[in-house]
Amino acid sequence: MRARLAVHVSRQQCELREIVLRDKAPEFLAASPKGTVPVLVKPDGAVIEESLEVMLWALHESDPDSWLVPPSGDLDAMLALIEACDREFKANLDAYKYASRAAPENGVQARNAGAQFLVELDGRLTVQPYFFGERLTLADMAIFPFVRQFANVDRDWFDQQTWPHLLKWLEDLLASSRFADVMKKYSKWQNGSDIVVFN
Ligand SMILES: N[C@@H](CCC(=O)N[C@@H](CS)C(=O)NCC(=O)O)C(=O)O
Repeated sequence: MRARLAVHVSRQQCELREIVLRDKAPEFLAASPKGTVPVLVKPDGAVIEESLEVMLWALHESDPDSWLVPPSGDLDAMLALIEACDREFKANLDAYKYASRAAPENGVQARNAGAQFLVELDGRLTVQPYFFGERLTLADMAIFPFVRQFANVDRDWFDQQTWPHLLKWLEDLLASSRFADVMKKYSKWQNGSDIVVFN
């Protein structure tokens, strides 16, 4: 989702091939044997197989909303926050999410550990509406999908926590037209499918 958000804002047109994870197209695995989405194949054939790298590629191509240039702080500071999300918070999110399906009580420790990062994010938002100032940046959009997933595990619990600024931030992003655009559903791609143009 975050890769799509950045490609969307950058107005890069690309062919979209929807991959079904339980039935991955052989062409997808040939392009990227590690088998995780997203994967972006550039016009020269080079392959990008990490979502953050896709975001950075798209924004380096074109960054009309200045997502790479935050009103406060800089790109390195944004990348540091994103790394904290991608490493520690994401691990806690996965442990919380998957424990909660089989045995909800086992997820509590992971939920509490993940919540520490969310408290930190809420703290940033006490002085500004977005993580790096007055407007959306790469950091907000790279982290947003994971906060959304965390919230969706147990929305009642999430809404009861004392992170009012984070709740507002999440609601605003969920209500945005860009989010609606990238959440559009596509049918599974297979060799011979019609070309679907994204953007
Ligand atoms: N660090 C990678 C993680 C990508 C990832 O794990 N994607 C999941 C889906 S959200 C996936 O493709 N899993 C492979 C599978 O379930 O077979 C990135 O951000 O691009």
